[in-house]
Amino acid sequence: MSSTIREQAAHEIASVLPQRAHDLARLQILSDDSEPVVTVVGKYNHGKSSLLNELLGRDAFAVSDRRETVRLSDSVHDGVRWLDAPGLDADVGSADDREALRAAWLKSDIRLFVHAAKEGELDAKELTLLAELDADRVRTGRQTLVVLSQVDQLADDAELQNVGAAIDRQMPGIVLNAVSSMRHRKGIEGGKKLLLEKSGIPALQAMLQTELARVPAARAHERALLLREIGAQLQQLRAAQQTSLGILQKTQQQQRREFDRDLSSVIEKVARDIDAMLNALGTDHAIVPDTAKDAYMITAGKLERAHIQIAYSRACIEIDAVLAAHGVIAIPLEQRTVAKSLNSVMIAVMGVSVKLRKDLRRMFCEASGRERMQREFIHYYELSDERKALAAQIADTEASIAASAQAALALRTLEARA
Ligand SMILES: Nc1nc2c(ncn2[C@@H]2O[C@H](COP(=O)(O)OP(=O)(O)OP(=O)(O)O)[C@@H](O)[C@H]2O)c(=O)[nH]1
Ligand SMILES: [Mg+2]
Repeated sequence: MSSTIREQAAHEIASVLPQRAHDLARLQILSDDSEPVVTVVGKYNHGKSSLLNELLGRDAFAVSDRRETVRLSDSVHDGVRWLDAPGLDADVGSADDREALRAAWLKSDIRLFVHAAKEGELDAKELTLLAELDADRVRTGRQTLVVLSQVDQLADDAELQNVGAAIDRQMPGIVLNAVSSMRHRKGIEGGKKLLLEKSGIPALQAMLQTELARVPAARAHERALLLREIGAQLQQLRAAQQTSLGILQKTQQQQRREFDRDLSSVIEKVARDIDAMLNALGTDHAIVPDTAKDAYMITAGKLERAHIQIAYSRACIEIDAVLAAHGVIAIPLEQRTVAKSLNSVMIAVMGVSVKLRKDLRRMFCEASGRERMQREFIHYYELSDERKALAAQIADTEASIAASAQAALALRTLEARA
């Protein structure tokens, strides 16, 4: 399988599980059958680059007594990629530190944790890092070898014992590989076998060989683990998304049912009231037009029109209360006019005034009138802010579910061996 397809798949999963971006990057490395990677980690000037040079048997990395290695550099030797990382410094969180840590975590199969013997105990930052590396070993099977470096700088073996004991008190049972790069170099250059043995480098090399032989199995374990973990997390996510979708849809349906119910009951109630009011009226005076002489007199026609208008207003107020209780107040933005008082759903559906019996009958007492009101109020209900927000939330959740399903397919692509 091409690495572009794998990258695309990893990208799709990372967009759904951003917290897994690092593991996905690691998976890419684990799937590309590259040579095993050995990385040094530790504080600056503790002899990391020197140690790598001795292990490789050549000066592949720059060494100096000031802060030397500032970015990652690597060298492939005998089928192993050796990675020199900048020292972890006191200024926590610097760019160098982050890069060193990233290398230690991401690229390496084996970490050489380097601590200079003359420093004595491990400091807090080293202890934290070692604990994290150990937790990672338990989880992924990646090994860390702890190297006590520059031991020639200690006065004698007794002092070496003291330093070892002090570190053992900090991390009981820790296996320390005591080395001196300087002795090793002198032993090589002077052909002094004893010095070479005493440098601890050959013993460390042997230990590294054992660990390197385990890398393929460790990688297979780690790969399976990461795929399993990511798969489980994706499944969990999808289940959670389905649950929230279900809840949202149920809320949507329930709100609508309650609105329909409240609306039809208020419409039925005001229709009954208006019907009773109309039946109680006698002769219809409203259709008799007022004449000029009636201008300042209370005529039967005026009284009737006032009566009808009041009944109509009361019905509107009762319906409006139900609408407001369900968040249906203003008409959608695009329908609004500058006359604010006209921007209510009530006015959009019912109009401003009704003065004639026949209009009231048509609106409230005929089934088609009541159905029209119901239909139009429901239309505005679905366009109300709350309902639109809920619909948008449902659409978002559905889109997330689609993305998770896509990520699950992408994971299958990654599971298929190259
Ligand atoms: N005496 C002694 N000096 C050493 C030994 N190893 C390294 N040094 C010296 O310690 C200094 C730092 O060594 P480096 O290998 O550059 O240390 P580093 O950890 O890579 O340092 P940074 O790259 O700055 O993080 C140099 O001056 C080395 O010559 C050793 O075994 N014995
Ligand atoms: Mg260095």
